[in-house]
Amino acid sequence: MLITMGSDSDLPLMMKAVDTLRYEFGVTCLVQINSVHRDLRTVVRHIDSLPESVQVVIACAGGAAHLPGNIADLRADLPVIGVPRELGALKGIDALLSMVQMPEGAPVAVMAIGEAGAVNAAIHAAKELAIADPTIKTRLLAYAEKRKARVQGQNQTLEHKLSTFTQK
Ligand code: C2R
Repeated sequence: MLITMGSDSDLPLMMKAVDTLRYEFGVTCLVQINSVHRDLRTVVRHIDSLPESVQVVIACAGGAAHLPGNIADLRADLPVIGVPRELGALKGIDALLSMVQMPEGAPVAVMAIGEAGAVNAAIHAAKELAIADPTIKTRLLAYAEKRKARVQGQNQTLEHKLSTFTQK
């Protein structure tokens, strides 16, 4: 798994993806900064020479977010998941549209803007790996059970919460 981003200022957001992969699914990641706007030649070098173990790429960027699309073009053999960062005057809408409006032939699977997108990118990547890895599949099912338990817990405390509302 490669997790890459346009700047180290994206790192706090992308740590949500790194931690979800590491702690929920037991997947370790190569983490790299790559910017097509600032250093295109290094991006080409990095992406052309990824280790064989990298099967999925998650790429985050803010603003005019061309990084994921460029990687999708450079690596026809790897799925690329894009995470738009909320940033600046357009608050991530610019990054979202730059990623999602790819021309036919170089797809980027684009997640939501921000933290939900970073976590969902990790889950989506784990699902891709789970096609060939039964251990990750088991961990995905356990993760889903935890989410269900949360709703069940909320229903159990709902009666009490409702009674505090009606007392007011
Ligand atoms: P700085 O905080 O370094 O000024 O970066 C980065 O992903 C970051 O969100 C501001 C924002 O610029 C983004 N950036 C891109 C690209 N390179 C950097 N969108 C790219 O190549 O697409």
